[in-house]
Amino acid sequence: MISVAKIIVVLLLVVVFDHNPNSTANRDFKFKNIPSPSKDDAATHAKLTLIDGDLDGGSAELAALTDGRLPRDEDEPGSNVYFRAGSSGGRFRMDFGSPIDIAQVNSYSWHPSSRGPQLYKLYAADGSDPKFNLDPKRGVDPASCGWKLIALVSTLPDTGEMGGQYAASVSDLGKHRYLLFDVYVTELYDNWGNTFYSEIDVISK
Ligand SMILES: [Ca+2]
Ligand SMILES: [Ca+2]
Repeated sequence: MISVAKIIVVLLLVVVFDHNPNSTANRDFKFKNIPSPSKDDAATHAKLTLIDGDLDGGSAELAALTDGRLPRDEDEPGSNVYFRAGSSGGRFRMDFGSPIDIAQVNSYSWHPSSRGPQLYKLYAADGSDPKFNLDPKRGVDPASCGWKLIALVSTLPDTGEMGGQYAASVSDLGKHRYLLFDVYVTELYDNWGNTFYSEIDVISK
């Protein structure tokens, strides 16, 4: 007789977010519950790759997400990474080269209106799954090809102004080599709903 032991893994992932309204947001990126962006974290030397979607012509290169530099003003396209106007977003991957124990993923954004809030699904992988697909395009569920859904990050306000500076923090992800950011537009009323991402930090244990 072979007995099968079922192991139930309970994940207690906490997503916190913080908002500095337009009236108080400034270049310091200081938040109540989340540390300010870092110049030296596990993402600093990670390899970033666009998987699907196009960056806007006015956007910075993907590398601006991890360069430790921040916009000085609330509407500074060239210091932020954002998907093409009128598109529904896209996907990019972060590769650390080998698995690391991830304590936090902290994402930061800033814009005076609907390009301020963040909306993305975060997936992680160690690459060991035989079905692993390094580049799942939109239409392919990453969870079906070796990726694990970690969190849905939404800092969209229920009411009130959408603009301002946002920070979101996902904690205790476990050991992973890759992260996949599946990034969505925040609204469809006009073409200007793709978030201005200023920085993404990955804090390892
Ligand atoms: Ca950083
Ligand atoms: Ca940056």
